[in-house]
Amino acid sequence: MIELLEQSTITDLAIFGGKPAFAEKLHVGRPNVGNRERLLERINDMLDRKWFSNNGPYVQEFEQQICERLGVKHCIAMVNGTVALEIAIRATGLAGEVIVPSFTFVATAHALQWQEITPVFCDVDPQTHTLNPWRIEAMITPRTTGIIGVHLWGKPCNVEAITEIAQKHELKLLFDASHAFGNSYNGQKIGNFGDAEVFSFHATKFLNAFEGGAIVTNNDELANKIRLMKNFGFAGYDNVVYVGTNGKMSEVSAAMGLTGLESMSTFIAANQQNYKQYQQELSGLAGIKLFAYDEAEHCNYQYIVLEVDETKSQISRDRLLKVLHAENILARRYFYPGCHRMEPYRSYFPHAGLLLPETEKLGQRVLVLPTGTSVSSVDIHKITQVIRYCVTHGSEISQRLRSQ
Ligand code: T4K
Repeated sequence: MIELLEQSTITDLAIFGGKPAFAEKLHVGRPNVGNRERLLERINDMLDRKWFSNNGPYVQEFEQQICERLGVKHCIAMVNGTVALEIAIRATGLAGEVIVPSFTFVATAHALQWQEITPVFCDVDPQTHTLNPWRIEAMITPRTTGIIGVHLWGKPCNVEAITEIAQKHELKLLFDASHAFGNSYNGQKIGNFGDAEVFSFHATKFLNAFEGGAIVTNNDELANKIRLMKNFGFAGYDNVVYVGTNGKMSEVSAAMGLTGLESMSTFIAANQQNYKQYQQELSGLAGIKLFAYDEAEHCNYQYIVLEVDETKSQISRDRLLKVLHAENILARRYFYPGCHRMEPYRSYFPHAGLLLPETEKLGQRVLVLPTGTSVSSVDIHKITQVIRYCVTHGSEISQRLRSQ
């Protein structure tokens, strides 16, 4: 159908019986792999060394490199981003209620709820998709102990305004920076804000450690506490000083993380090039808006985020998604439907959506497309052609899907 696009009829679309644009499924979140030989060399060394976990040399090197790259005092590598969030929450003493966006991966809210802390969902800014600072103060109650901002898609929160509110109300401030490794806010690297910031190095992140995460902070005391908590509270042999958990990153993960760091600029260049191509090829398409990053800042461009406005595109996000999936383009509806519509939050706060109009709107509109080093410019061209076709034939496709 792709080659025939100009002359195509909608029955050439795979959803109506045509041949899919891609013979194999094209996923969002394909992992970037750096220099394979270098990785295998590191793994071989690790096997010879017989040191696989518990603050091994690769973990120490990974932490040190992150500190240097971000200009931050402490990095504590973790088994994954979720446990890193849980530990950061516990170490900063959050309790009662904490203000968070609902428009985020559910791990942000779960990391609180897991510790019986109530996530209080605050609406986001429709432009940045991050916490709307002007909505935060209305959510503060006597039980509020902190705020967790999420640098969604790597776009930094309005750090200045949120920090001011946190200081004014004497609240702790954390940032879930799972998407924002390497990015900057007003020229300063993410990792230097709030009491601490948390990264994810999950396989789907542009820099991955298979599974992994980290907490970074400039607070010595907090860093010390976090180091103890991620290792069962051990402060040396036979001496436990806190209740702790097992949050340690393994050596094999750190080997992958270190190898990825060496290729980080290549990963970012590929993401940026992909972003530019999507931007160019989707420009002027009614009802299709590509999420904008700030070119003046460091940015990893790891998410290609579209907002589909059905009133202009004549096709809803969900119908477009169906068509794309049939073409083997496995776009995703991140972060649908919003944490407040997931359990247990949906049962706890059935009317939360009334206070979250922008979150609700984004939940209906956002579509994330494939990018990363495994997506070629030919792939992107095909994807944008399918989207262009769907939008220009939106009413016809919608009508036919409705009657199916
Ligand atoms: N906070 C935020 C804001 C986050 O986005 C996340 C994680 C966290 C906290 C927690 O960090 P971690 O504890 O995960 O370190 C995926 C990831 O599992 C999750 O890490 C990520 N956010 C989230 C945005 O995406 P799912 O439920 O979409 O995963 P799944 O299995 O559907 O995979 C996503 C896509 O990636 C698929 O198209 C397949 C592809 N994929 C996945 C893996 C694991 C691959 O191609 N290869 C792979 O190895 O959550």
